[in-house]
Amino acid sequence: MAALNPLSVIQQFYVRGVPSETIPFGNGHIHDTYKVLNDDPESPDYILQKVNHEVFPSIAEVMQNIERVTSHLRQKESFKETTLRVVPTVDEQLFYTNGNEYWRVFEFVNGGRSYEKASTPDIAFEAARTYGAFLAALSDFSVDQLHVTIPDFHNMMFRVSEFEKALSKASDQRKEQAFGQIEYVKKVAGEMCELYDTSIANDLPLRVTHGDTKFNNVLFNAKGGGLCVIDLDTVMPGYLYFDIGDGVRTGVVSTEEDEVDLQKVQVDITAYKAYVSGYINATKHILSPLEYSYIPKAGPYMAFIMGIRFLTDYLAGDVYYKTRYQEHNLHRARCQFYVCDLLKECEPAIKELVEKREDSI
Ligand code: ADP
Ligand code: GN1
Ligand code: MG
Repeated sequence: MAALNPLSVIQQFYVRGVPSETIPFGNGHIHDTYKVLNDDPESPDYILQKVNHEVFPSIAEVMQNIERVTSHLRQKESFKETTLRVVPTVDEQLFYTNGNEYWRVFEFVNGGRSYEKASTPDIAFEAARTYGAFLAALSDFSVDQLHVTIPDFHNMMFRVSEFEKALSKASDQRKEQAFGQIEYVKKVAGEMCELYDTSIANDLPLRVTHGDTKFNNVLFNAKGGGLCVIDLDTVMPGYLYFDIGDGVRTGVVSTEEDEVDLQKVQVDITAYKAYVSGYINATKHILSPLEYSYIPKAGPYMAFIMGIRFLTDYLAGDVYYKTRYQEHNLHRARCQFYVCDLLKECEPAIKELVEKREDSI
Protein backbone atom coordinates (compact mmCIF):
# COMPACT_ATOMS: atom_id res chain seq x y z
CA MET A 1 0.00 0.00 0.00
CA ALA A 2 1.42 3.42 -0.97
CA ALA A 3 2.36 5.77 1.89
CA LEU A 4 -0.14 8.54 2.57
CA ASN A 5 0.75 12.14 1.86
CA PRO A 6 0.55 14.33 5.02
CA LEU A 7 -1.20 17.19 3.23
CA SER A 8 -3.94 14.88 2.01
CA VAL A 9 -4.27 13.25 5.44
CA ILE A 10 -4.92 16.62 7.10
CA GLN A 11 -8.10 16.91 5.00
CA GLN A 12 -9.49 13.95 6.97
CA PHE A 13 -9.54 16.12 10.10
CA TYR A 14 -11.88 18.78 11.32
CA VAL A 15 -9.42 21.63 10.76
CA ARG A 16 -10.21 25.32 10.30
CA GLY A 17 -8.76 27.71 7.72
CA VAL A 18 -6.54 26.68 4.81
CA PRO A 19 -3.82 24.19 5.76
CA SER A 20 -1.19 24.76 3.09
CA GLU A 21 2.08 23.07 3.96
CA THR A 22 3.43 20.28 6.18
CA ILE A 23 6.95 20.49 7.59
CA PRO A 24 8.76 17.63 9.42
CA PHE A 25 9.03 18.77 13.02
CA GLY A 26 10.68 17.95 16.39
CA ASN A 27 13.16 15.31 17.56
CA GLY A 28 10.91 12.46 18.67
CA HIS A 29 12.21 8.87 18.46
CA ILE A 30 8.81 7.26 17.93
CA HIS A 31 6.35 9.08 15.67
CA ASP A 32 6.63 11.07 12.42
CA THR A 33 5.66 14.62 13.35
CA TYR A 34 4.74 17.50 11.02
CA LYS A 35 3.83 21.10 11.64
CA VAL A 36 0.89 22.07 9.44
CA LEU A 37 0.97 25.73 8.38
CA ASN A 38 -2.32 27.54 7.96
CA ASP A 39 -2.75 30.20 5.25
CA ASP A 40 -5.65 31.71 7.18
CA PRO A 41 -4.16 33.96 9.90
CA GLU A 42 -7.34 33.62 11.98
CA SER A 43 -7.00 29.82 12.18
CA PRO A 44 -4.45 27.80 14.17
CA ASP A 45 -1.50 25.82 12.86
CA TYR A 46 -1.59 22.14 13.68
CA ILE A 47 0.63 19.22 14.67
CA LEU A 48 0.02 16.18 12.50
CA GLN A 49 1.51 12.84 13.55
CA LYS A 50 1.80 9.49 11.91
CA VAL A 51 1.62 7.36 15.03
CA ASN A 52 3.92 4.39 15.51
CA HIS A 53 1.65 1.39 15.49
CA GLU A 54 4.45 -1.08 16.25
CA VAL A 55 5.23 0.67 19.51
CA PHE A 56 1.57 1.27 20.43
CA PRO A 57 -0.52 -1.77 19.47
CA SER A 58 -3.80 -0.01 20.27
CA ILE A 59 -3.93 3.56 18.94
CA ALA A 60 -7.60 3.68 20.00
CA GLU A 61 -6.57 3.15 23.64
CA VAL A 62 -3.77 5.70 23.40
CA MET A 63 -6.17 8.31 22.07
CA GLN A 64 -8.87 7.49 24.62
CA ASN A 65 -6.34 8.02 27.42
CA ILE A 66 -5.27 11.35 25.95
CA GLU A 67 -8.86 12.49 25.55
CA ARG A 68 -9.79 11.48 29.10
CA VAL A 69 -6.75 13.07 30.70
CA THR A 70 -6.93 16.33 28.75
CA SER A 71 -10.69 16.66 29.39
CA HIS A 72 -10.07 16.19 33.09
CA LEU A 73 -7.30 18.81 33.10
CA ARG A 74 -9.38 21.35 31.19
CA GLN A 75 -11.95 21.34 33.99
CA LYS A 76 -9.34 23.04 36.17
CA GLU A 77 -9.04 26.79 35.85
CA SER A 78 -5.24 26.91 35.51
CA PHE A 79 -5.24 24.20 32.80
CA LYS A 80 -8.08 25.52 30.64
CA GLU A 81 -5.91 27.33 28.13
CA THR A 82 -2.74 25.29 28.52
CA THR A 83 -3.81 21.74 27.81
CA LEU A 84 -3.09 19.83 24.63
CA ARG A 85 -6.15 19.80 22.34
CA VAL A 86 -6.95 16.80 20.13
CA VAL A 87 -8.54 17.70 16.76
CA PRO A 88 -11.12 15.05 15.72
CA THR A 89 -11.54 13.66 12.23
CA VAL A 90 -14.42 14.83 10.03
CA ASP A 91 -16.35 11.78 11.19
CA GLU A 92 -15.64 12.59 14.84
CA GLN A 93 -12.99 9.99 15.55
CA LEU A 94 -9.88 10.65 17.63
CA PHE A 95 -7.57 9.39 14.88
CA TYR A 96 -7.61 8.50 11.18
CA THR A 97 -6.57 5.16 9.74
CA ASN A 98 -6.63 3.58 6.31
CA GLY A 99 -6.02 0.22 7.97
CA ASN A 100 -2.29 0.53 7.48
CA GLU A 101 -1.27 3.96 8.80
CA TYR A 102 -2.56 5.77 11.88
CA TRP A 103 -2.68 9.57 12.07
CA ARG A 104 -3.79 12.18 14.59
CA VAL A 105 -3.86 15.95 14.89
CA PHE A 106 -3.37 18.40 17.77
CA GLU A 107 -3.78 22.14 17.77
CA PHE A 108 -0.36 23.72 17.58
CA VAL A 109 0.48 25.42 20.87
CA ASN A 110 1.28 28.90 19.67
CA GLY A 111 4.36 30.56 21.03
CA GLY A 112 5.27 27.22 22.63
CA ARG A 113 8.85 26.09 22.27
CA SER A 114 10.64 23.06 23.62
CA TYR A 115 14.21 22.87 24.95
CA GLU A 116 16.40 19.78 24.74
CA LYS A 117 17.81 20.63 28.17
CA ALA A 118 17.82 23.28 30.87
CA SER A 119 19.79 26.27 29.62
CA THR A 120 19.45 27.91 33.06
CA PRO A 121 18.39 26.75 36.54
CA ASP A 122 15.18 28.78 36.10
CA ILE A 123 14.27 26.76 33.01
CA ALA A 124 14.99 23.56 34.97
CA PHE A 125 12.73 24.70 37.81
CA GLU A 126 9.94 25.68 35.40
CA ALA A 127 10.01 22.42 33.43
CA ALA A 128 9.84 20.42 36.64
CA ARG A 129 7.13 22.66 38.11
CA THR A 130 5.07 22.15 34.93
CA TYR A 131 5.45 18.36 35.03
CA GLY A 132 4.77 18.35 38.79
CA ALA A 133 1.63 20.46 38.36
CA PHE A 134 0.47 18.02 35.67
CA LEU A 135 0.91 15.07 38.03
CA ALA A 136 -0.73 16.90 40.95
CA ALA A 137 -3.71 17.96 38.80
CA LEU A 138 -4.28 14.31 37.94
CA SER A 139 -4.16 13.12 41.54
CA ASP A 140 -7.99 13.20 41.61
CA PHE A 141 -8.24 11.16 38.39
CA SER A 142 -8.46 7.44 39.06
CA VAL A 143 -5.69 5.32 37.56
CA ASP A 144 -8.36 2.71 36.77
CA GLN A 145 -9.74 4.96 34.02
CA LEU A 146 -6.53 4.53 32.00
CA HIS A 147 -5.55 1.85 29.53
CA VAL A 148 -2.04 0.54 29.96
CA THR A 149 -0.73 1.45 26.51
CA ILE A 150 2.67 -0.24 26.96
CA PRO A 151 2.63 -2.83 29.74
CA ASP A 152 5.57 -2.82 32.19
CA PHE A 153 6.96 0.34 30.61
CA HIS A 154 9.25 1.31 33.53
CA ASN A 155 9.31 -2.09 35.23
CA MET A 156 13.01 -2.85 35.72
CA MET A 157 12.55 -6.60 36.09
CA PHE A 158 10.76 -6.69 32.75
CA ARG A 159 13.45 -4.56 31.07
CA VAL A 160 16.22 -6.81 32.39
CA SER A 161 14.45 -9.91 31.16
CA GLU A 162 13.92 -8.34 27.70
CA PHE A 163 17.64 -7.51 27.67
CA GLU A 164 18.52 -11.13 28.51
CA LYS A 165 16.29 -12.40 25.71
CA ALA A 166 17.87 -10.03 23.19
CA LEU A 167 21.36 -10.97 24.40
CA SER A 168 20.69 -14.67 23.89
CA LYS A 169 19.69 -14.03 20.25
CA ALA A 170 22.14 -11.23 19.34
CA SER A 171 24.76 -11.53 16.61
CA ASP A 172 28.37 -12.13 17.74
CA GLN A 173 29.36 -8.87 16.11
CA ARG A 174 26.84 -6.79 18.10
CA LYS A 175 27.69 -8.64 21.32
CA GLU A 176 31.38 -7.85 20.83
CA GLN A 177 30.70 -4.20 20.10
CA ALA A 178 28.53 -3.93 23.21
CA PHE A 179 30.83 -5.89 25.56
CA GLY A 180 31.41 -2.98 27.98
CA GLN A 181 27.72 -2.08 28.17
CA ILE A 182 26.66 -5.70 28.70
CA GLU A 183 29.12 -5.93 31.61
CA TYR A 184 27.72 -2.69 33.02
CA VAL A 185 24.21 -4.13 33.03
CA LYS A 186 25.42 -7.27 34.81
CA LYS A 187 27.03 -5.09 37.48
CA VAL A 188 24.19 -2.62 38.11
CA ALA A 189 20.92 -4.44 37.25
CA GLY A 190 20.59 -6.04 40.70
CA GLU A 191 20.44 -2.79 42.65
CA MET A 192 18.06 -1.24 40.09
CA CYS A 193 15.68 -4.22 40.26
CA GLU A 194 15.81 -4.00 44.04
CA LEU A 195 14.75 -0.37 43.93
CA TYR A 196 11.75 -1.27 41.78
CA ASP A 197 10.97 -4.24 44.04
CA THR A 198 10.96 -2.08 47.15
CA SER A 199 8.48 0.34 45.57
CA ILE A 200 6.01 -2.52 45.27
CA ALA A 201 6.84 -4.02 48.65
CA ASN A 202 6.53 -0.60 50.35
CA ASP A 203 3.23 0.18 48.63
CA LEU A 204 4.52 3.36 47.06
CA PRO A 205 1.40 5.14 45.72
CA LEU A 206 0.56 4.36 42.12
CA ARG A 207 -0.19 7.66 40.44
CA VAL A 208 -1.29 8.89 37.04
CA THR A 209 2.19 9.58 35.65
CA HIS A 210 3.17 11.14 32.33
CA GLY A 211 5.63 8.35 31.60
CA ASP A 212 7.85 10.19 29.09
CA THR A 213 8.99 13.36 30.85
CA LYS A 214 11.93 14.04 28.58
CA PHE A 215 12.88 17.67 28.91
CA ASN A 216 11.62 18.41 25.39
CA ASN A 217 8.09 17.28 26.19
CA VAL A 218 7.30 20.55 27.99
CA LEU A 219 6.51 23.63 25.93
CA PHE A 220 7.58 27.04 27.26
CA ASN A 221 6.27 30.52 26.50
CA ALA A 222 8.50 33.34 25.24
CA LYS A 223 9.22 34.51 28.80
CA GLY A 224 10.53 31.06 29.79
CA GLY A 225 7.39 30.05 31.70
CA GLY A 226 6.19 26.44 31.46
CA LEU A 227 3.13 26.39 29.24
CA CYS A 228 1.97 22.93 28.31
CA VAL A 229 2.90 19.28 28.71
CA ILE A 230 2.87 17.29 25.45
CA ASP A 231 3.52 13.70 24.28
CA LEU A 232 0.81 12.08 26.39
CA ASP A 233 0.97 8.59 24.82
CA THR A 234 2.40 6.97 27.91
CA VAL A 235 0.21 8.56 30.58
CA MET A 236 -0.22 5.47 32.73
CA PRO A 237 -0.27 4.29 36.32
CA GLY A 238 3.28 4.59 37.65
CA TYR A 239 5.53 5.85 40.42
CA LEU A 240 6.38 9.49 40.86
CA TYR A 241 10.11 8.82 40.68
CA PHE A 242 9.72 7.69 37.04
CA ASP A 243 8.59 11.17 36.05
CA ILE A 244 11.19 13.06 38.08
CA GLY A 245 14.00 10.80 36.89
CA ASP A 246 13.32 11.10 33.16
CA GLY A 247 13.37 14.90 33.39
CA VAL A 248 16.61 14.84 35.36
CA ARG A 249 18.49 12.49 33.03
CA THR A 250 17.60 14.59 29.99
CA GLY A 251 17.37 18.11 31.43
CA VAL A 252 20.34 18.69 33.72
CA VAL A 253 23.06 16.89 31.76
CA SER A 254 25.28 18.96 29.45
CA THR A 255 24.86 16.87 26.27
CA GLU A 256 22.25 15.01 24.24
CA GLU A 257 21.40 11.49 25.39
CA ASP A 258 23.50 9.95 22.58
CA GLU A 259 26.79 11.84 23.15
CA VAL A 260 29.80 9.83 21.99
CA ASP A 261 32.49 11.91 23.70
CA LEU A 262 31.82 11.10 27.35
CA GLN A 263 34.24 13.80 28.51
CA LYS A 264 31.63 16.31 27.44
CA VAL A 265 28.93 14.70 29.58
CA GLN A 266 28.52 16.55 32.86
CA VAL A 267 25.77 17.10 35.40
CA ASP A 268 24.86 20.67 36.24
CA ILE A 269 24.21 20.25 39.95
CA THR A 270 22.64 23.71 40.28
CA ALA A 271 20.13 22.88 37.54
CA TYR A 272 19.61 19.44 39.12
CA LYS A 273 18.71 21.01 42.48
CA ALA A 274 16.48 23.54 40.72
CA TYR A 275 14.70 20.70 38.88
CA VAL A 276 14.03 18.78 42.10
CA SER A 277 12.91 21.99 43.87
CA GLY A 278 10.51 22.82 41.02
CA TYR A 279 9.00 19.36 41.12
CA ILE A 280 8.56 19.43 44.90
CA ASN A 281 7.15 22.96 44.73
CA ALA A 282 4.29 21.74 42.55
CA THR A 283 3.64 18.42 44.30
CA LYS A 284 4.38 19.01 48.01
CA HIS A 285 0.67 18.96 48.90
CA ILE A 286 0.34 15.39 47.65
CA LEU A 287 3.82 13.89 48.21
CA SER A 288 4.17 11.20 50.88
CA PRO A 289 7.35 10.91 53.00
CA LEU A 290 8.11 7.63 51.27
CA GLU A 291 7.94 9.27 47.85
CA TYR A 292 10.40 11.94 48.98
CA SER A 293 12.85 9.21 49.90
CA TYR A 294 12.89 7.86 46.31
CA ILE A 295 13.66 11.22 44.67
CA PRO A 296 17.50 11.06 44.94
CA LYS A 297 17.48 7.69 43.13
CA ALA A 298 15.03 8.74 40.43
CA GLY A 299 17.65 10.08 37.99
CA PRO A 300 19.98 7.05 38.15
CA TYR A 301 16.99 4.68 37.84
CA MET A 302 15.66 6.33 34.70
CA ALA A 303 19.11 6.75 33.11
CA PHE A 304 19.72 3.04 33.67
CA ILE A 305 16.35 1.94 32.32
CA MET A 306 16.84 4.04 29.16
CA GLY A 307 20.36 2.66 28.80
CA ILE A 308 19.15 -0.94 29.05
CA ARG A 309 16.30 -0.25 26.57
CA PHE A 310 18.70 1.28 24.04
CA LEU A 311 21.15 -1.59 24.52
CA THR A 312 18.37 -4.18 24.13
CA ASP A 313 17.32 -2.50 20.89
CA TYR A 314 20.92 -2.51 19.65
CA LEU A 315 21.26 -6.23 20.41
CA ALA A 316 17.90 -6.91 18.73
CA GLY A 317 19.00 -5.12 15.53
CA ASP A 318 17.38 -1.66 16.00
CA VAL A 319 13.73 -2.61 15.80
CA TYR A 320 12.18 -0.06 18.21
CA TYR A 321 13.80 3.38 18.17
CA LYS A 322 14.49 5.50 15.13
CA THR A 323 18.27 5.47 14.57
CA ARG A 324 20.48 7.60 12.33
CA TYR A 325 23.45 5.22 12.04
CA GLN A 326 24.38 1.65 12.94
CA GLU A 327 25.84 2.22 16.42
CA HIS A 328 23.31 4.86 17.41
CA ASN A 329 21.49 2.76 20.01
CA LEU A 330 24.81 1.54 21.40
CA HIS A 331 26.06 5.11 21.79
CA ARG A 332 22.81 6.08 23.48
CA ALA A 333 23.17 3.18 25.92
CA ARG A 334 26.81 4.00 26.63
CA CYS A 335 25.96 7.63 27.31
CA GLN A 336 22.98 6.77 29.56
CA PHE A 337 25.07 4.36 31.66
CA TYR A 338 27.66 7.10 32.09
CA VAL A 339 24.88 9.52 33.09
CA CYS A 340 23.59 6.91 35.56
CA ASP A 341 26.99 6.88 37.30
CA LEU A 342 27.22 10.68 37.33
CA LEU A 343 23.74 11.01 38.80
CA LYS A 344 24.56 8.41 41.45
CA GLU A 345 27.43 10.64 42.58
CA CYS A 346 24.89 13.42 43.16
CA GLU A 347 22.67 11.31 45.41
CA PRO A 348 23.99 12.69 48.75
CA ALA A 349 23.50 16.31 47.61
CA ILE A 350 19.95 15.64 46.40
CA LYS A 351 19.13 13.65 49.54
CA GLU A 352 20.20 16.62 51.65
CA LEU A 353 18.06 18.97 49.57
CA VAL A 354 15.02 16.70 49.75
CA GLU A 355 15.33 16.23 53.53
CA LYS A 356 15.57 19.99 54.11
CA ARG A 357 12.49 20.61 51.97
CA GLU A 358 10.57 17.90 53.74
CA ASP A 359 11.38 19.47 57.13
CA SER A 360 10.18 22.88 55.97
CA ILE A 361 6.65 21.69 55.07
P1 ADP B 1 7.46 11.96 19.93
O1 ADP B 1 6.64 11.02 20.77
O2 ADP B 1 7.89 11.35 18.67
O3 ADP B 1 8.55 12.56 20.76
P2 ADP B 1 5.96 14.44 20.33
O4 ADP B 1 4.49 14.30 20.54
O5 ADP B 1 6.79 14.69 21.54
O6 ADP B 1 6.48 13.16 19.51
O7 ADP B 1 6.19 15.61 19.27
C1 ADP B 1 7.49 15.90 18.72
C2 ADP B 1 7.81 17.39 18.84
O8 ADP B 1 6.78 18.18 18.19
C3 ADP B 1 7.85 17.94 20.27
O9 ADP B 1 9.11 17.77 20.88
C4 ADP B 1 7.48 19.42 20.09
O10 ADP B 1 8.62 20.17 19.72
C5 ADP B 1 6.52 19.39 18.91
N1 ADP B 1 5.10 19.39 19.32
C6 ADP B 1 4.33 18.31 19.58
N2 ADP B 1 3.07 18.65 19.88
C7 ADP B 1 3.01 20.00 19.78
C8 ADP B 1 1.96 20.98 19.93
N3 ADP B 1 0.71 20.62 20.23
N4 ADP B 1 2.27 22.28 19.73
C9 ADP B 1 3.53 22.66 19.41
N5 ADP B 1 4.55 21.80 19.24
C10 ADP B 1 4.31 20.49 19.43
C1 GN1 C 1 10.97 7.84 23.33
O1 GN1 C 1 8.80 9.70 21.90
P1 GN1 C 1 9.99 10.22 22.59
O2 GN1 C 1 11.15 10.45 21.72
O3 GN1 C 1 9.60 11.42 23.48
C2 GN1 C 1 10.43 6.76 24.27
C3 GN1 C 1 10.78 7.13 25.71
C4 GN1 C 1 12.28 7.27 25.84
C5 GN1 C 1 12.80 8.24 24.80
C6 GN1 C 1 14.30 8.27 24.81
C7 GN1 C 1 6.98 5.39 23.78
O4 GN1 C 1 10.37 9.07 23.65
O5 GN1 C 1 10.35 6.12 26.60
O6 GN1 C 1 12.58 7.78 27.09
O7 GN1 C 1 12.37 7.92 23.47
N1 GN1 C 1 9.00 6.63 24.11
C8 GN1 C 1 8.45 5.41 23.99
O8 GN1 C 1 14.77 9.38 24.16
O9 GN1 C 1 9.10 4.37 24.02
MG1 MG D 1 8.37 13.77 22.52
